[in-house]
Amino acid sequence: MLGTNRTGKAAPTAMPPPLHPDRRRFASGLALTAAALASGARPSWAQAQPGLIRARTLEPAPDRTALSYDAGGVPPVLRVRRGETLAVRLANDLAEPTSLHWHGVRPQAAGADAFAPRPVAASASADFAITPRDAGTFLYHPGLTGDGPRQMQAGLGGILVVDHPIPPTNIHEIILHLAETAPQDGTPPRILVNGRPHLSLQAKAGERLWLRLANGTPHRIVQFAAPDQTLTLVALDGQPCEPFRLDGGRIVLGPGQRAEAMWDVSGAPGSSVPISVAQLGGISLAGSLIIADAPPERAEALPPPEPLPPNPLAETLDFRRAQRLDLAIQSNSGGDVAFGGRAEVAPATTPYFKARRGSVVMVALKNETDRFCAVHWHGHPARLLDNMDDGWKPFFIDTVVSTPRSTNRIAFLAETPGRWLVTCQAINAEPRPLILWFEVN
Ligand SMILES: [Cu+2]
Repeated sequence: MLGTNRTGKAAPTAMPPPLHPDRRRFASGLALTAAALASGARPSWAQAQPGLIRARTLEPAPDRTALSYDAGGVPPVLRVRRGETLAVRLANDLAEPTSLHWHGVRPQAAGADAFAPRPVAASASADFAITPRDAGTFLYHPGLTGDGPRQMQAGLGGILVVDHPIPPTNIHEIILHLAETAPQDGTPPRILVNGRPHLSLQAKAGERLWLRLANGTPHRIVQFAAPDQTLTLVALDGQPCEPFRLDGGRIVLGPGQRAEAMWDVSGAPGSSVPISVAQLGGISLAGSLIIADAPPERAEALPPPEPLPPNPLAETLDFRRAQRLDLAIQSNSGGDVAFGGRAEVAPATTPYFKARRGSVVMVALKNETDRFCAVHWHGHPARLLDNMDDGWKPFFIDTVVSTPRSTNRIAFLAETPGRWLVTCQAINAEPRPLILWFEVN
């Protein structure tokens, strides 16, 4: 994420009070058809009826994207509790193959699907299952190889919410999947929020909203802003962080990044608060939050949000015996980007590096080009290191938005055996990430 300037090593310590999971309500207008998975008693995967998502081509219409996981164009929110198994049947109604990738999810083990997504032929369907280790906000979308990025650019994707085993209640959630149209007919592209080219939210004055925001584009940097509002970041890329207030109510996300913020609504009952969603160097969308013409939710402002309960992740990293390596993004004479010395889109046949399980890996990511690039790490949430010392930002990330001619250093614990993809996508370029991989064993 860009736009943060806090540093620190503090681990979240305070836990929110236990709450009862029976009175949660959701932002109206969000389709939850596939969330049947996550309601009531949760049977094991063997007994569960998989939820259904259906990849479709939508009828051309001015307010619709081209591809969607739902006939109405509003992608279903999938939902499961941490440690439980989500089962999904993907029905492919497209005229071409597609695949399914759980973006940002730290699985129990590296699956073959994560490395080479299983193709689902046109008119076929296939069952998928995942057991996430972390509570947080994630994405599901086609895989990152082949036609996947182009299908994502056309709007195919949705949000996966993984709840803490004891989810909070009585808090109004706003779940926003940001994508864009990719018209083939010469009409200009538009930003889509939950499949729609407009954004209108409703809340009461004094209410605290739980905003879950995901950048579902494969190749854009997107800024969400509610300038007059108090937003406190509580999670980034699917991992809770030390809460901090966001300047100008602003969240900037690279491709595939997710953020969670507590939004303390302020404003006069009956008024409208401006919201905007804008692409870096691209299109924007003006939206609003309508404040109900009703008495405020509470007389006094709430105290600042507490940290969310942490996921099972190492809070500290021992750098003394870390494996250190460089990873360069370069341009060749033709203007193409090379990543780790390779300019081909197909994944390499050999790993870029191997790491022993349990070791700490430090990567100096050197962007030697004039372009913004997003580098995404699979399966291993990382710390973004400070440039002056080995301190780190008070959050985990799985994506580095690398600015032109800069070096970012990250560190992570090589914890989960398997082969893991690292992708590099030039911002505002054709969505075709360059792909390396590393092996943990
Ligand atoms: Cu991914």
